[in-house]
Amino acid sequence: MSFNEAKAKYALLGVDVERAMEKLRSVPVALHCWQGDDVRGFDTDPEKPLTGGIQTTGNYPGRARDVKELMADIDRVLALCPGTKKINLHASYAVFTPENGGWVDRDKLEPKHFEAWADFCRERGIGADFNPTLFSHPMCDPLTLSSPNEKTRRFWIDHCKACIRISEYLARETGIKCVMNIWTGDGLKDTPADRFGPRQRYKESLDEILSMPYDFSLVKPCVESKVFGIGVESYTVGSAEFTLGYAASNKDKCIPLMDNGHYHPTEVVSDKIPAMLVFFPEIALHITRGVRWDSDHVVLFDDETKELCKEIVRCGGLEGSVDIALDYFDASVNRIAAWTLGFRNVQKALLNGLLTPNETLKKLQDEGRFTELLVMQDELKTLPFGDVWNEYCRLCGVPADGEWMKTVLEYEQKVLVNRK
Ligand code: RNT
Ligand code: ZN
Repeated sequence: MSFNEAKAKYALLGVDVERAMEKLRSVPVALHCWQGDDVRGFDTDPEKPLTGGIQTTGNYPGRARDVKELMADIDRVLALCPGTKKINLHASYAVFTPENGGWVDRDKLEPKHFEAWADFCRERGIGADFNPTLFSHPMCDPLTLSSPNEKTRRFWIDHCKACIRISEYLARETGIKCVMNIWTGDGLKDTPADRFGPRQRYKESLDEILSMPYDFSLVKPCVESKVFGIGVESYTVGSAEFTLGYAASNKDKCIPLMDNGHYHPTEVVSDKIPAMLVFFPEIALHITRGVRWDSDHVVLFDDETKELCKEIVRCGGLEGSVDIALDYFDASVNRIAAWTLGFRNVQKALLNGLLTPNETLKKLQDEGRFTELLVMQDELKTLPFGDVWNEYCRLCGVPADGEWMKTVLEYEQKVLVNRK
């Protein structure tokens, strides 16, 4: 009843609600595996500190301690989230078993170490994205791909090459392209004496990694920039200009990735998307929420998330030119809830973008009717969006708002509290 009324209200504005929901259901959004275990992974000592400028804070009970727990937790999240999903993996989540020969270091990783994940994705009919893990490892000196130390650089170049092979394997196994994001925390705490050298070396490393053969329609290597990180406050090698420049001069080999926690606080990725799409046929996103700094808080249904998703919709990004992934990690609240809330909010914001009468608004802008544009954009905010959202959840077979948290609390009581 309330859905039909909502639908009629949107129809008056020329918005086809059914078509919007259908479109959204087909768009893949990558769920990051690392929210489940505070970015620790399985390949190094779980008590080691995170390095590379990233940090989780909090010790809420229930962190996944092995692949079985992590997969079980991801399944809980998938069951609560509408839409098409992918799983975003990091190399540090390799699964070592006696059958596949046990532990190897990151430069020796092979597709077989991700067979369990490939099976996981195939069984659920979803794709996988991938990331080399260039942090929290003894071979960070502390630099990786930009290190002046040849041995260090070799190790990490070999790691990234291994990751391309794994990404191609995942793409072939799932039948869905794999976005492989290269991010390093390389940088300096204090004023550098040489800003140029590390960037030259980073470029040379990337050139060597991307010179290996791979099918660019299956593997989409990305380069992610960052303005600063904890412990690398004064200088990051992979700055915005560096990664953008690299991606622009290697369009046949890689694409740029923007993480909305990685810019100066008044810069917004919503505005960057249409700028980038003028020049790049494909871009990738990490959606997060920075609070004052790149704090990786849980994504909310807030103004910037809405604006960012509106731009994805308006720029045709849902037709495959924008690869959408989540990237945040909060250890201070129930991790299943954090994952679910953020994923649902990205879906919500995309639905909100699809339910915006973008053609009408564009016409007002182009005709210079700015007063009407201002009024209409603001009044759209009180349309009965929630009724459409709950109908979308129903269509996707997942709980509506207000209904999913109780299942998370049940799982917490039954499973998570027992993880000590
Ligand atoms: C860090 C980057 C990077 C990581 C993940 C774990 O600031 O955003 O993308 O968060 O690779
Ligand atoms: Zn990121």
